[in-house]
Amino acid sequence: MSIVAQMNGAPQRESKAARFRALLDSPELAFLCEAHNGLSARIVEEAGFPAVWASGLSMSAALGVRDNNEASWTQVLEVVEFMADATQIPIMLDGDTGYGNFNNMRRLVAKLESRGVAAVCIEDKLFPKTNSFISGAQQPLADIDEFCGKIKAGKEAQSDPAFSIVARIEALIAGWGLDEALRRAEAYHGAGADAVLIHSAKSTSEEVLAFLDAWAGRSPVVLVPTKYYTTPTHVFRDSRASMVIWANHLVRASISAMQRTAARIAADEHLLGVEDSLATVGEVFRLQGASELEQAERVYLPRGRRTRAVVLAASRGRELGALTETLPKAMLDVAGKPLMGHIAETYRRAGIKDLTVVRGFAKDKIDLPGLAFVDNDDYETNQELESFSRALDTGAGDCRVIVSYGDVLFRPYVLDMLSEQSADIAIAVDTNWKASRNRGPERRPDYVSCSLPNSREAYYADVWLAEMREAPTARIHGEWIGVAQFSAAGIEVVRTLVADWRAEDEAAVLGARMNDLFNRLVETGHGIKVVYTTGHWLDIDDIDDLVMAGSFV
Ligand code: SPV
Ligand code: MG
Repeated sequence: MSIVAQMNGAPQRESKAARFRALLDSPELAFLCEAHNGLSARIVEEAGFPAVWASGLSMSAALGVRDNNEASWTQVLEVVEFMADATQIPIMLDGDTGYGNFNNMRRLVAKLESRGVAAVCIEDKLFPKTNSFISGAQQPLADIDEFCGKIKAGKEAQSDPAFSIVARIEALIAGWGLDEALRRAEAYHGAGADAVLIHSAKSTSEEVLAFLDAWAGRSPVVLVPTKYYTTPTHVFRDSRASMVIWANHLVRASISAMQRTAARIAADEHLLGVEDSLATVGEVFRLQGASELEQAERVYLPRGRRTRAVVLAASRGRELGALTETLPKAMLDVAGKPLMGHIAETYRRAGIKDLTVVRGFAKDKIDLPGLAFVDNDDYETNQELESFSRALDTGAGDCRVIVSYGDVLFRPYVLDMLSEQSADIAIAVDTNWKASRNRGPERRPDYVSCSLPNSREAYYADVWLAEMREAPTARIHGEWIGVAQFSAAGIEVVRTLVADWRAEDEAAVLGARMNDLFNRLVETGHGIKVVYTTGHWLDIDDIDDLVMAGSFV
């Protein structure tokens, strides 16, 4: 069974061919609905039909060509393979005339079986065929013996004995009458056809009912009431038909819907007029089986290798005055695009696409595409740790998390250096900290003391955080650049620590910055690995920084 079909649930024990044959042979009337691609086949299955009719008319229409064998048989095979992959119910292909002689038919049957198709219906016309509803009366019919040879060759080519070949009789369409239809039915039945399909272009069902009556159940009979659609369904049941095919109704439904929608959008130059009448994008994803892929990713992608970035951008950035009157700092323009756009690009360049931004002040202004958002509406009364833990409450739980600030730019290699660390928590520390010593007081809590200062030895040793706070110059080894990495286990440690801390002193958690978290982690025995860097980051605290950011990016 294909990967795609597995998405629909447990595999069925009987083969699709066997299930189709059971429908044909059952005394119950079965209904097939047309589909023309993987999506419509899945819709047919979800509607509860036991099998799909892969209609030649609908598939050719969906491909934008005529129902005259303009699509090659291998192109049809491709379409029907998508349909078989997308469903677990059996499919009967409308195989036109078998795309050639007995030899083409043999090859067709073998290929259909290998692609999970349960049955094929062939019609006794000549290749290239024309749809039966276009001048049907003028269409030449196949020689009976030649068509019987085709049926025999197909039956002998099948490897699953349950694969079905349905012989479609066009004698009524061509105006040759009931006797000719019955003569052909007899011959095709004798050649091994598993059922006959009696087609008619009349608006009443009289001639197919006459056929059913005369045929008297010698083999299953399939009907296509496209033209005699007013006949009540119980009539087909009473006349012992085996199957009814609703042959083209989904492609016609989609044509009407597409025409209506396209015309309305073209006229309105806006989407509001159509949005409510359309399937949601979420529904498209559901039909595609998107959730199965998410689950599979959890099972098959290496744990911890998936990375999520959390960017803390809830505060306003008052120090920039009028510039952040209505715009959060993260959305200030740097070289023609918002600061947050540059940050997102840095992550994306490192292959990290799962980006969550914690918003607070003027949150609606942070609206860049491709970002997930978590809102910290109480940003005035809480601090960074609260933003971070709100982000951790969302998203997948089992991945690596990088946290950084919405006002810090850094080079992508910082992420590479962090990703090489096996420690559960790692931080990037700039040894060039003296350059920022004369700046405002807000960065001073991020000065760090480590187990080893940066040196040749430190390059080969593991360096651990001792504390992160303002300290006498002699004790400072660097400055945290505002980028930290947590493994999935590291995130669990943070979650537990924050929960315990909150239970003990909620106000302390609300007032805690990231450095408070790091210090508490160290105090409770959790090692924080230090990765030394030199420069290559920029914290935007004032107008000068903003100007510098332009050249940084
Ligand atoms: C089809 O659906 O392509 C058929 C049925 O062959 S009909 O169009 O009625 O001929
Ligand atoms: Mg057809």
